Amino acid sequence: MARIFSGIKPTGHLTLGNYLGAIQRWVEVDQHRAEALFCVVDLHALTVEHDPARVRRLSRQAATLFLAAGLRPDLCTLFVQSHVDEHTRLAYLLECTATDGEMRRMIQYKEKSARERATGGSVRLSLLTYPALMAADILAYGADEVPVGDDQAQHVELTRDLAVRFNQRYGATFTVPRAVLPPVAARVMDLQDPASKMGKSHAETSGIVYLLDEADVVRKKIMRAVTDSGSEVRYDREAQPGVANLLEILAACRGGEGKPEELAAGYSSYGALKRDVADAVVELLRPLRERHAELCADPEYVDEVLRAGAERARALARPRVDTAYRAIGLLPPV
Ligand code: AQP
Repeated sequence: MARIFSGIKPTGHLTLGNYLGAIQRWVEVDQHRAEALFCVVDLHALTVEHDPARVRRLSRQAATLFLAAGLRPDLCTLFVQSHVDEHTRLAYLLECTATDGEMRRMIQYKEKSARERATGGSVRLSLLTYPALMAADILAYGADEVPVGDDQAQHVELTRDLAVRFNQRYGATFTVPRAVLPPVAARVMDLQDPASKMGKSHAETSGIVYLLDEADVVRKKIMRAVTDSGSEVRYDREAQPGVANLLEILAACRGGEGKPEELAAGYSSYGALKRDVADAVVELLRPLRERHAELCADPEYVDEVLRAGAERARALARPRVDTAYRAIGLLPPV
């Protein structure tokens, strides 16, 4: 059976991009066919300026949303990264395996460090070393598959390189994982700026649909989405990125039933397309929002899921991380 690891960092309220690019597939496919671990990767949220109370709140909210979306603790392991020390223990060994140049080449590092500098902030060292921690998240569990949106594919490539290098230098220790991208909506774009990805930590929020937005807010954001200067509905990511984004969202909400280019043929105006996208997104999120409210009323249940998940994750990760410690030359504790 395949082993899967995937996570989301609590840097903002979860978005439609997080759902269509990751969570939907975890729920509908991954937890049923593989030994799957899903994680709120809270340590990654510390790589940029943050408010401690907000990170705590968002971590809990993300875990609750995972459950609300349909992750089942009897089928998968759901936990919080900082509850399992093996992640940081292994990350250090991987920092000792990676090079400075490899880390600096990461597109996300370039983009996020530029953003921090542009707003007068300083760039944390952990933003640079983030991919080593992400590699540790994956390699600690011997995961062979990592479901991600395409913005994370480069980090999974680096994880593969580090696993291969470590195995060659210190002996076979890690499984070499591969990224698995969703068939549609691998990159949901911002509704107001279809050249940028819909990202949960972006300051301008009018183009971002959050999973917990009220139905009328969702509708408003979608009806105001930037389209293109023409009026014809075609699926053309280059020439009509706004319309293409809406068609991809529609296809993904309908479970991949009908490709974006086929759906385009059914519309003669942007308004009709937007209305259908709004209806589809509102219907998709309705049960999730309802279940989220129920779970918020039962915090002990969420606590218990996270406690049991961390215990299972620890038991899975510890032997492999201990092996890596011995293999790289560290003396076993006496
Ligand atoms: N817009 C998106 N379209 C498709 N997939 C997406 N993902 C994120 N945004 C989109 C996927 O969601 C998972 C969680 O990602 P993450 O939280 O670890 O980091 P991220 O990719 O950097 O997500 P965000 O929302 O953009 O956060 P910020 O704004 O903090 O950087 C991943 O599988 C990701 O591919």
